[in-house]
Amino acid sequence: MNKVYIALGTNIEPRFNHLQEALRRLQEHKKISILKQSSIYETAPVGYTNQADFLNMVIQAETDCTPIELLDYCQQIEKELGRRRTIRFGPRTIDLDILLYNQENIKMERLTIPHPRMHERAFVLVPLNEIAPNTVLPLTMENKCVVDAIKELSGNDLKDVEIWTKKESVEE
Ligand code: GSY
Repeated sequence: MNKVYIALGTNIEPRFNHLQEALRRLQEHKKISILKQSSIYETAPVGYTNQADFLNMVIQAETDCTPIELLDYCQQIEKELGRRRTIRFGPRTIDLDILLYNQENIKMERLTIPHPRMHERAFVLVPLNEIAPNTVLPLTMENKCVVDAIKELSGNDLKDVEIWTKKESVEE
């Protein structure tokens, strides 16, 4: 069995439902079991900032899928939930990024693991730290553990990542 971490993000309503549906689809795959999931965080957009706030979370899962099978399945979920790749870094119904696959460093045309920007993204490291603080980010990330990588983020980055709780008015 392989241990993987996947980051989920959405900034098109109904955001909570998109997360729930993506989790349900991951869980229904015969070769994927979700072991842990972080809280849901509301986060200010990074990169292309003229867009709505995101809901982000990270899961730990066990899988018999190869990295490419897992990528294909994540992309299938993105497509089925209506993601259109229009503006690069722009709004999205759901984004599933494979962060880590065991301790492997993988570089293929379609896939780089560890995710190349994960160490600089508070919206990834904060939820990851909640479920796996001592996980080591492999070679390409200088073998730092998550809790140490977080210390290198600025207070400004961290203040834009807050635990989100579902309000009764959010439709399901
Ligand atoms: O690949 C992640 C998509 N994304 C996000 C995101 O998920 N959360 C926040 N806060 N900003 C983002 N910018 C991009 S691109």
